[in-house]
Amino acid sequence: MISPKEFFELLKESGIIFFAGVPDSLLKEFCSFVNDNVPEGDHIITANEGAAVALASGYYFATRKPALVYMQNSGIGNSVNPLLSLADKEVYSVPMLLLVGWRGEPGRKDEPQHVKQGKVMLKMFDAIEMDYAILGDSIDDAKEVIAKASSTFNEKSCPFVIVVREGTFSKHDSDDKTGSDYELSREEAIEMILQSLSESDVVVSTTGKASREVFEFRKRNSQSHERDFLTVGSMGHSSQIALGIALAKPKIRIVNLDGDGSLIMHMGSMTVIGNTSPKNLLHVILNNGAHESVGGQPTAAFGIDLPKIATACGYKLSMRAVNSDELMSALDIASNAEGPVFLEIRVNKKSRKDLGRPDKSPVENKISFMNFLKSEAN
Ligand SMILES: Cc1ncc(C[n+]2csc(CCOP(=O)(O)OP(=O)(O)O)c2C)c(N)n1
Repeated sequence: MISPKEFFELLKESGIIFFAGVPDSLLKEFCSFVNDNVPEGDHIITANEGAAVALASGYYFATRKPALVYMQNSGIGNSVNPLLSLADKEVYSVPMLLLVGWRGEPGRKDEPQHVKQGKVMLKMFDAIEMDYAILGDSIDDAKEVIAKASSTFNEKSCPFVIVVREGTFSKHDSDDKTGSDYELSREEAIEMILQSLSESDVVVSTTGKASREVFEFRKRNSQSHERDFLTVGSMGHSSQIALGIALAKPKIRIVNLDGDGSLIMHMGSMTVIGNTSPKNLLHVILNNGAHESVGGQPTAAFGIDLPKIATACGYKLSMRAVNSDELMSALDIASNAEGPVFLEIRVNKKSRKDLGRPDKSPVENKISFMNFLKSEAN
């Protein structure tokens, strides 16, 4: 295993002192080392992975130094446009180092959405002509790979990818101080919401632990899963899945359980919800101020006024609840209000260690969900 500190020191020696990206569970130890040790202005957690590539480019234009961009391989899709049309050596030719967590590496057990991404990842790099190397698990491997990356920057002035396998980095004991003391956890808020829904309400939940908590709630309460769409991948897009259903099924209420990191990742979608104005959509943000599902790294969401943004985007009603009493009354108001309704719930970062995973495949989830929608009057 490689210690995050030693890896960081090697990066520094090669001239990399600026970091940007979206956190990944597999890079968790490295990301939290960076979070704890890099001055705030030199480490930016970006809205999405493409934004990190653009930010690293701006940093290079201003300093002539390459930056490091970290991401899970799920985020490659978000970054392809700026990689090909900005940083590529045939366009602006920007040196930067990408550190990419290899979820779904062939031969390792992982979730379906990661298995697909993991299988095609190296072929994607080949297709977009991206130089890459797979990091071994010793510090000598790290030295070799970083040396290869540096010579690529210096000779070709273009991005270089270091692929990181599961279990490469050793543990970093974080002095994370970003916790909040809001009364409810995400799971408790989800329970209260699901308990308040009517039999015909449909749920679309976001990527990460929120969907797993929805699944577990149904299981614990011996309820069927047919009216829940669990968005296992596609981070940041659950609100548009919900919108697609809401527009096509105007007589059913659609409840989107979104996360703050996910909302911020593709925040432009809020303008489209406001503009299309579905009366039957409730957009709930479980705001823990963090990417909790992948290690708890902070988002910008505690520092911005989400309900005000929703109102400005054209939502008919925007609310915030910070405890169980406020959540009860907000859910009551929302159930009688014309949508689109926006509800931010401030929650703490606690989550269960023993949280399970859906035992239905994505296709099984889709089929039962579609059958439920078909059988509902519209
Ligand atoms: C495009 C993309 N980038 C990164 C990830 C890894 N990832 C999975 S869940 C998650 C955090 C989601 O944060 P948030 O929406 O705030 O929900 P929370 O986990 O805090 O409940 C991240 C970064 C991903 N799945 N897809």
